[in-house]
Amino acid sequence: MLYTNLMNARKNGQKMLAVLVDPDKARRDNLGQLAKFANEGHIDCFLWGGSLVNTTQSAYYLKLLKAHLKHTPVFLFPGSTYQLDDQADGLLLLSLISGRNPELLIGRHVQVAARIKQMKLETIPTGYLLVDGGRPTSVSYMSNTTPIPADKPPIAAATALAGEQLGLRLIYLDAGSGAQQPIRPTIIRAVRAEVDLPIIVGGGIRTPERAAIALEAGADMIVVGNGLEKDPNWLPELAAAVKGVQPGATKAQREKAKA
Ligand code: 1GP
Repeated sequence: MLYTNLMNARKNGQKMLAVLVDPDKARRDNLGQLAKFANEGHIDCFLWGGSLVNTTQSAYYLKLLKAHLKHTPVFLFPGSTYQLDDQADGLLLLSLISGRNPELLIGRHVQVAARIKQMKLETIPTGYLLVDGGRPTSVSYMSNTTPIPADKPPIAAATALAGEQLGLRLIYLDAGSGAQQPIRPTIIRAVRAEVDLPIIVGGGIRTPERAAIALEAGADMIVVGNGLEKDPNWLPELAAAVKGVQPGATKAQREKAKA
């Protein structure tokens, strides 16, 4: 129950780490290593998907990952309706509320609504906000939407608030995979101040320091993809930084938690 875990973590001031796996880049050894870290308690959740997935092997690799995992859930983070798979534990049902592309606000949802119902996945209605991360990303291009400017926290906050008022249950602030700059703390703080929903932040987080900055600004869970694809070995360090962030924790306290 990812949503319950997120709410409990939020209530207790704990922070969570999600790892995004792009099925096009999945490899047997890489998944085995990530699963080992997850089984050791370093990963709270996997996200599975991408803006453009070309492989026909996604289901095979998802099955492989699931076979290795003892308790960590895998949630679909679909870039298209082709990426639904009932081997997953759940689905982030994304509504791209920072954009004005009706297909990604309601069109595709209608196409797959009946299939999702049959799949019986834990489905979390998610307000997905793209924020400019310094350069065009696959997701901004593929979604044909304009990200929220990085220096406009009030727009991000009002968008997230509208999502909350519409009944969405989770906010995902994304600078896009491989973003030059992660989401600025000013944006995260503004959204945190406006909504009570759990907040996920991702895109361009490639160091434990960047993770800690996003979490201290108010993210409840961070997502790391690209930064672990080539080398997952820094994951324990990343996980320690995530667990070391408590509301108001000083840098010294974080260092102590890491040691
Ligand atoms: C992208 O938030 C995710 O949707 C992760 O981004 O690959 O840059 O870590 P990265």
